[in-house]
Amino acid sequence: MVLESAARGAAVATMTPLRRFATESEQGIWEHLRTEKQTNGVQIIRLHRPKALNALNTPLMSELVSALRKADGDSEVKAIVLTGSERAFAAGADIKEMKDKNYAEVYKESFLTAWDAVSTIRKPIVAGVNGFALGGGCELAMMCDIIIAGENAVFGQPEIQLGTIPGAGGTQRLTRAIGKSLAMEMILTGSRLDAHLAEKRGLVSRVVPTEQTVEECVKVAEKIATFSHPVIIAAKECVNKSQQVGLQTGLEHEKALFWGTFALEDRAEGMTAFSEKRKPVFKDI
Ligand code: CO8
Repeated sequence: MVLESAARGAAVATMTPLRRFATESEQGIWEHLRTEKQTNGVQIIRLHRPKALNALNTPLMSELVSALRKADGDSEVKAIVLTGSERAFAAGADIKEMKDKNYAEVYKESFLTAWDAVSTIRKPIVAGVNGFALGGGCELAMMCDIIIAGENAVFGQPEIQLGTIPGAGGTQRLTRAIGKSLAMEMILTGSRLDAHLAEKRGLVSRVVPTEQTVEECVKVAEKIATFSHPVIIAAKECVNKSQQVGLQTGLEHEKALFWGTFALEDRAEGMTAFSEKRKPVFKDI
């Protein structure tokens, strides 16, 4: 079952030229990713395991964490776009990899805990979700900071159908994003959310024609990249705090980082440029 929004709008699909994704695997780095570092401060990372609908097995996740950390440590990158294919963002954790594991194994090896690294990336990650974002795929999208959905996107936590429950934040982040009742319905029945209802319920920022999802994400990331790098990081950190701590602690954290921006040359430049009616020139310091 797909839960659909009654307020579905008719969007016109406009074909845009496909970007060329550099294959770092050509240099022997990635097997399950395609990446492109743009000159505008945007790093694009595309999950690339097409035969398995980008099912998130350990090698793919290990590459993804490495690619994200690499981008996070690259001073020329200010924002990251994470996407999949038009058919699937990711159809979940790799069921075939998991099916024969027992409790002792998953507990001892702290199975899939490496995924948590995605939410420790300090630079903003814009997720471009087309097609299936199921189970761990939905959870991966929710670890990102902004989600833009193609019209064909479907979100779901179908773990109940496999005799398990979400394990990478689904019960927590989905509930915060769309509210308890709908999250509970999805998690207890395995029903999916279409893109328009996902937008209506606040899981995604907006829905765009499927062919334009990556372009739209790049536009957002490009815009972010024009601002001061330390300020971008502080803003992301504060918004994420709102999901982790109580209001008073979050407000105190925000105030401390807000005051902290007054130690930055970029804060002085931003306000001076406004007063002088010119564009600010940020130096990331
Ligand atoms: N794992 C492994 N392989 C997969 C997965 C998956 N999650 N999803 C799809 N595939 C494979 C299929 O097995 C198939 O391979 P093959 O051709 O070798 O048989 C190929 O991808 C294409 O899939 P389908 O033929 O099934 O394509 P359809 O278009 O018919 O169906 C679906 C697409 C509906 C997406 C279907 O593939 C499906 O239901 N997939 C499974 C979705 C699912 O249940 N996801 C949740 C997985 S559990 C999970 O994510 C738990 C996360 C816990 C994280 C904890 C972190 C700490």
